[in-house]
Amino acid sequence: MTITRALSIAGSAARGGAGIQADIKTFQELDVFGMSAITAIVASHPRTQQGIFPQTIEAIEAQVYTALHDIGADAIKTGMLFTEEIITKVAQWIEEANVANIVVDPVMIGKMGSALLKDDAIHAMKTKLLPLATIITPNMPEASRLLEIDQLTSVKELKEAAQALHRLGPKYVLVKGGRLEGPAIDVLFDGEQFYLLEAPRIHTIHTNGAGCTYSAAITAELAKGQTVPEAVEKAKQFITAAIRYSIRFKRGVGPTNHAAYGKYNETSCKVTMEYDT
Ligand code: PXL
Repeated sequence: MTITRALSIAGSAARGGAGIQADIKTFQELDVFGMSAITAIVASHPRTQQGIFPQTIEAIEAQVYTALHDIGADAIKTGMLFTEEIITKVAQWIEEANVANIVVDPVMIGKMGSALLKDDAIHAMKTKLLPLATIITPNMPEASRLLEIDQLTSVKELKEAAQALHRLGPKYVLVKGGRLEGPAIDVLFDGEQFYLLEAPRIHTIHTNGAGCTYSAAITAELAKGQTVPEAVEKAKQFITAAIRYSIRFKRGVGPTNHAAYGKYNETSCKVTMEYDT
């Protein structure tokens, strides 16, 4: 029996719904063996002054090499990388690793407001990491920040942003339209062809970790050998169910429900994907 394997290089989210925790739960739900290299620990609480605890390059390197050399990976996903130095090293390790599927989620700001990427790290993200990606998965603020343009306000602008981001070198660009009004529309672009993915809008504030979960589901499907459009379509169904059944805990923005896709055969989470010109 062969087991499909995926490595997430990302931050640890102590609340359990985002970052590495979201990735590993999502990998498991989709039948993929999950591994982790933790770049930073995120745990914001008034009890401590600090809310973000970056790990040393040595510690991150040890995790990446242990996972890749002892286990191996069919896909690698990056999430919170935090500093220019971490991005530069991660790009180097990814190049050396020669893994077919690389998913880069250009994480910048958490739902709880934490700054998960330093301002001076954006340039390294654009020039060193994005060109290595099979797919990048920015949300609207991340796309406009990467392109240094105003906030996106329409599907037309999402498509233009996807084209501009594609010029930075990734094979596919997924710009997520979660912040638009109306149905939840995302734009996938491969350099020639646009795909529009549409799901019903679910009105909830409890979407902590939604971006992590979506890109982790894409990673899992790519690891299993799906094409990028197939992987994105299934991942969109996964995240739609996870948001539809999102969870509310004592404080703050609750997490998406990583188990929902497997648990509920939910027709109200149906996704359509069509070509667009
Ligand atoms: O959802 C973005 C995100 C990514 N990575 C880590 C996080 C968060 C948001 O909370 O904590 C580690």
